[in-house]
Amino acid sequence: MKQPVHIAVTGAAGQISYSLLFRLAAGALLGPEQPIILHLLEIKPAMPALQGVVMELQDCASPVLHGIEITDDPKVAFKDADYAFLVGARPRTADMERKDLLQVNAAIFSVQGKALNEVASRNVKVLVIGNPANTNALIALSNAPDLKPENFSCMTRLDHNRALSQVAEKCGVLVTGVKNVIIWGNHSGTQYPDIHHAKVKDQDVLALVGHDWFENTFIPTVQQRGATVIKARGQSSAASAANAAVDQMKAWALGTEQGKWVSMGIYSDGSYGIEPGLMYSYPVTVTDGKISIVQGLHINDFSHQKMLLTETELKEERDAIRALLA
Ligand code: NAX
Repeated sequence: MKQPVHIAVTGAAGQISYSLLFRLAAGALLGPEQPIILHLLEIKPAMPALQGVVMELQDCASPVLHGIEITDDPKVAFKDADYAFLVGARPRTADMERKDLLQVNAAIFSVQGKALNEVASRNVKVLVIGNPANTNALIALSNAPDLKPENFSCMTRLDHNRALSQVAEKCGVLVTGVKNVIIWGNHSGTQYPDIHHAKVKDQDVLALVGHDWFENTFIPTVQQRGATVIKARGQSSAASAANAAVDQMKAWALGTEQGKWVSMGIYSDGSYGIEPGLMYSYPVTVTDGKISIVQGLHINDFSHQKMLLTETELKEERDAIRALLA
């Protein structure tokens, strides 16, 4: 029997976690042979609801779930964590400006970064999902000087999956027949979903779908998909976000498929002219837990402008919370 791995999930009583935790308990991350212990973090007022979620997890009688701990203390939640899903965040309320949202979340993620620094496994993989995800991840890693920036990523896999699915539908193929779409930049409306390098069964996607569809339908559809879901459902994407969180962490833990890449928000090393030290979504491959940016892609003027636009937004977000970067 393998030793259990410790998986921390924050915002554990929220709607994304209500899908994510049950996927984890079903062995969706590391398979049915790998036992897990869940460490669930919530704020005090959400503890009663979290108790209910724990009861439901117990009622799944999952063979992989070897323990559940619940707490409102990040240092307890992240103790020895091998994987951490940082889902919990304060949503924007009507009276809040974007700057206020950045500040209030920055405070949460600086505390959590410090706790990860102190008590998590040195090989912890921290995936930030709570918005603004890229900047929250930057704050967390800046407050964790004993961990490496490579211990952190932020989630753009939902955007990536949305892009794959849009292309598959347009081309009349299964999603498995589409590869190498890219999400560049921020998980926000400025993200740049790019199909210049994407293939459908070895054919160039752009040649199949045409530039007009790419620019005027595909890009806005992917950028605004979250808002469209809210409009239809009355609540933000939850099951698809949980699915993407599992996809992204799984690719990080177990590697990407040969010849395919995925999008992940990672600490920029300056690739493609992006300012080093921003959390920016790139096309990546993963081998043995090491994330590598796909290099050498030709970037035309159209793409370059869009990549700069989303970089500018990330710089502005960083500048708004600079005081909290340790
Ligand atoms: P919910 O509001 O349903 O749940 C959030 C939970 O976090 C709540 O239970 C709350 O009590 C908890 N929480 C708040 N502060 C906390 C803290 N300091 N420590 C621990 N828990 C805390 O939101 P949900 O729909 O689950 O979404 C969670 C986050 O994911 C939001 O910020 C949302 O914007 C973001 N998303 C990110 C996506 C991405 O692709 N990166 C897509 C989906 C989603 O919009």
